[in-house]
Amino acid sequence: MTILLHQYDSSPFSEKVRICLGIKQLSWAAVDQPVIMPKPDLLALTGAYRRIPVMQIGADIYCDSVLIVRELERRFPERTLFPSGTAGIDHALAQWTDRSFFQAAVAVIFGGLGDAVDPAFKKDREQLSGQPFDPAAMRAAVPHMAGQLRAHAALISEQLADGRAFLSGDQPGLIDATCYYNLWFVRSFHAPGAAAFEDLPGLGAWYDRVRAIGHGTRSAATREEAIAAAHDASPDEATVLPEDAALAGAPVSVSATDYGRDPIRGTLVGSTLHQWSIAREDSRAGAVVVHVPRLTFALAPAT
Ligand SMILES: N[C@@H](CCC(=O)N[C@@H](CS)C(=O)NCC(=O)O)C(=O)O
Repeated sequence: MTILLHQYDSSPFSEKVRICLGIKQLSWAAVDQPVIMPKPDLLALTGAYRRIPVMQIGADIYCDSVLIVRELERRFPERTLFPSGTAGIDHALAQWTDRSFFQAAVAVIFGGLGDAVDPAFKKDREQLSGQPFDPAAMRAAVPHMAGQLRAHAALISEQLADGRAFLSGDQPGLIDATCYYNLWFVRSFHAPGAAAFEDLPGLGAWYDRVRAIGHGTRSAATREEAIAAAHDASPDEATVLPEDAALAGAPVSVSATDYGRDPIRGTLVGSTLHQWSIAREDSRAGAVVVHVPRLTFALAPAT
């Protein structure tokens, strides 16, 4: 079954996944979604989750890059994302890159853009985050945040100090994709803050090596084709852990705990130590199972 990645090209979390698809040399199809709401064709699949990226394989829908890369490794173990055999700690690295490192990148980019930010985008991101999008405050924070960005990037440079090609040695892995995408984000916006890390030893050559990995074999699918693919498939069997047995088959809602918290409602049909799987029915997509990571998501019995 084709790997469908609901994404848009400027999305940094999608770039993390695209590089992982490149490391694994997989074939996949990009399903481009809008950058701002409304996203009716994405929500037909996820129920409520609006963020990008989302991976779809048939009628199984995987939310959040953290879970997407885990599922890629489970389904396609060849050309591992964990060349040092340190999967746990490599996964944990996302709790740094996707939060404080990402926030520094965002602040440098949008603080640099200032009033040039499209008002519709601004309003959408205010709704997403529940925070005011204040260009003046963001501009004022740029010097501090550029310093933060440099300090984050310096950790990558430090790891490369012994001349290794990739962060865990000779072979690229998830940690390269995870550390790469924030720098890619800043560079692709030509943010003035990119100067914050350009001179750090080893960083530029490593960046070029990660970029050269590419994205695997990419094709494109329409949003309608993606919904039809879900409709025509059946979700994989899932099982619930004994510790979650009380909620097995019960109506629940799951939502992200950071931003974009719209609850996904359905029935708990699967759980592991790392994810929850929620079955739901959609008038267009049919029966789907939506998978979310446990870290940064909350599950509650439906009220
Ligand atoms: N923790 C999520 C974060 C995803 C995220 O924030 N994605 C951004 C785009 S890169 C987003 O969805 N922005 C709002 C939108 O596109 O509607 C992940 O790793 O996938």
